[in-house]
Amino acid sequence: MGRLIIISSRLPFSLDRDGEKVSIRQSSGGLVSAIKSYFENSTAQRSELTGKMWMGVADFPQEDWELVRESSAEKPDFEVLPVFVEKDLYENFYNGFANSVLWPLFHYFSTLATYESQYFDAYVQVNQQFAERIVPLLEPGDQIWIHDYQLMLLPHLLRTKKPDATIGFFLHIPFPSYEIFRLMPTEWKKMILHGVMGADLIGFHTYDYVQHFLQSVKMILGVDNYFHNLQYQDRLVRIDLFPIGIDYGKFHTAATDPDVQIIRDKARGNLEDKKIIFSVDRLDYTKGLMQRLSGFEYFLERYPEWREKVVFILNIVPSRSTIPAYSERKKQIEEKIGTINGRFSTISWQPVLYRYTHLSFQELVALYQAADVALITPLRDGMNLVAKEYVASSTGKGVLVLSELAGAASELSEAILVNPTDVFDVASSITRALAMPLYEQRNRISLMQRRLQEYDVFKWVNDFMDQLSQVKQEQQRQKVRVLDDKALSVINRHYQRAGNRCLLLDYDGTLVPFTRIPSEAAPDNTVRDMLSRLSSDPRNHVVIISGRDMSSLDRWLGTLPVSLVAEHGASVRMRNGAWQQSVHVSDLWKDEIRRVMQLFVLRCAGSFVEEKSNTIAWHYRNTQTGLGFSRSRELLNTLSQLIQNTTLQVIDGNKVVEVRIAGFDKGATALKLINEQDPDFVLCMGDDTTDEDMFKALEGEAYTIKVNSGASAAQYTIMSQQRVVPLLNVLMQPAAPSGVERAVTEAKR
Ligand code: GDG
Repeated sequence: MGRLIIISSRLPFSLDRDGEKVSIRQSSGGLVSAIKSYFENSTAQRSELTGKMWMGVADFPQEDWELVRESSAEKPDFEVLPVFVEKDLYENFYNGFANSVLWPLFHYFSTLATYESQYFDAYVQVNQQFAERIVPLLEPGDQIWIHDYQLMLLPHLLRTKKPDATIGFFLHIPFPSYEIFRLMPTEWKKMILHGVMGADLIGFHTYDYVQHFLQSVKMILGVDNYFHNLQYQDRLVRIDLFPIGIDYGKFHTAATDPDVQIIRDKARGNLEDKKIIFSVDRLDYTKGLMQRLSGFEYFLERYPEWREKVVFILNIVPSRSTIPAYSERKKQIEEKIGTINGRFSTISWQPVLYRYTHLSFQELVALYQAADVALITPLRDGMNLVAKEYVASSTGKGVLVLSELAGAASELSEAILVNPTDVFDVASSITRALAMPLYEQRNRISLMQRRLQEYDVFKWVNDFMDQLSQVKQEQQRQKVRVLDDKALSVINRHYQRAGNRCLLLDYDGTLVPFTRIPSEAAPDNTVRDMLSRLSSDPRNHVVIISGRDMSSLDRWLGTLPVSLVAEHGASVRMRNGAWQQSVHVSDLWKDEIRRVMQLFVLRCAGSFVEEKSNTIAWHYRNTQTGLGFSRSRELLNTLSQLIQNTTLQVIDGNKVVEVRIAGFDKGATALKLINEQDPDFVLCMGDDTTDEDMFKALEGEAYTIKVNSGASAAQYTIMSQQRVVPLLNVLMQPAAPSGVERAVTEAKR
């Protein structure tokens, strides 16, 4: 195992310069707090790590960095790799593409996104600069963990230079639904998804974000998932959820810190018997500050009995003030605060205590503890660590009112969840919180605390790193070997020795090439000849296992002494026997599916519907390339929704989208045949998604060969369909003697 290399757009610290003296100042923020805690806690770190490095853009001049390096000032105990980006370029990258395109769009503020091409160009360039800087320094065994929306192109850029690198990516903000993501210019969104898919493991905070991402990958890149796994460009990529945790211990124990207690008691003392509502956020439109204030205003209006009995401490932290969408908000918020205070204040009471500043850690925790209610109501938030920190800091009392649109809501279900745009909901939730009995507060807080303690930031990092290693191991297992002469002669020798063989052969794409019209795919003489020789050997049981309907198979191969499996196992004809249909179910389901597929035939010239007894398929192999593909994504999507809660199954095949009754797959059928026959040699060949079922089911029982490149569960691969018949012919030839056999023969002479 090697080093852990964290890459984020920013470094976790800034430099303050005073004349010739430069000192390090830690930055705050979700990601920084999380990883820094991990780096500082040596017991939580994985023992196999040989080093730690953090790479990010430096927001200080290079000469300041040189000064720090030479000085005796306290430095971080991890290697730091600053990237120095030219000012204008950084501006277009950070304030431009990252924060004026991706940030608003991913938080569902699509109208605030400004699609300027110079922003995207800068985004590409800065991602490239990161790649150029780190690639020469990479060593085998390094684990690279890239963070967040500013660096979505980087995984792919690294992958092209270092195909075997271990790369994780984590998105800290929401991944929006496909309908939002698709609003981005076509080339950009493709590059972004393609960029992220360069990673081995891609993490999100919630199940919804995972689903949204998978959906976009399916619709835009045309790659379907199998649970949380995807095969992308011959590589396994895993997409999973890892809800970020906090350094629970640090917040929880801060309660006993005398400095914290002094600040807390002072805050409480100043406000006498008033209840304290508290919130702290960066100044950002996603945080819902205006709506929160409206909710609070409505609360004072609707519940006058609470006037003079509550104070709302609203702390706003300066952020991204050079972007117009941010600076305008500040003015609006301050006006709103003025209106509320003007409207409700009395000589001795002011409802909103507003501060526009960054708090020290002690102040922050003291306010968390002093607050009777934390009012955290973002309009969208990837997770929201403030909510978690508030809960962790509590000594038993306190109520969390949390937006249902924050990622944290899926874990903190004992909070009072609100719709942040609904002022009635916000106002009534505040009264509910203020009136909540102490035992109920304790109950709710302790349930949430237990959860936060169990999955803290250390667990989060280790969980991600464990999964990353697992994906790498899985990729290793998956690597399909090209069937070379040596492997072929091993199979050949086994074949020749065996007395009871089973050969399972897929039809389309394996025995015969694809044709424009499925009904034209009759076997030619070479195929027939080979099959006839293969099946005439009494030791051989040849099975043609296909998704085709029985009549086609019967017409083309019915006279040969082979077994035929139609529609993935729905109908079977054992050699020299009669067709047996496994099920007789009503065909009514086909009407619905047919209607949808026919609509797609109209929308996509050249496509057509093929009906079989138990399946119905929409083929798009004869359509205009891009169009057919993109329609197939839409059809897949529509059908997947349509068949929910039915016993049907949609399959994304090779230029075909097929719906069939679940329960018939080539894997189960092949296994059944093998169990009945109990052969001492099994060979299985196929090219399609449906053949993967066979490869998986027969693992360890058969020689499995995939036709054409692409990741597969098969043991071997051959690069073209044209090699299938020659290969089967070679198999039938007497085996070339092995080295030992040759030696024995020589000795006998
Ligand atoms: C992104 C996602 C996701 C805030 N004000 C002060 C202060 N903070 C600290 C908090 C907390 C962090 O900053 C803010 O974390 P959030 O989660 O609320 O938001 P983002 O920084 O925007 O983070 C977010 C996060 O990534 C992690 O994945 O949760 O959804 O947007 O730790 O304590 N700290 C101090 N003074 C302040 O005034 N000391």
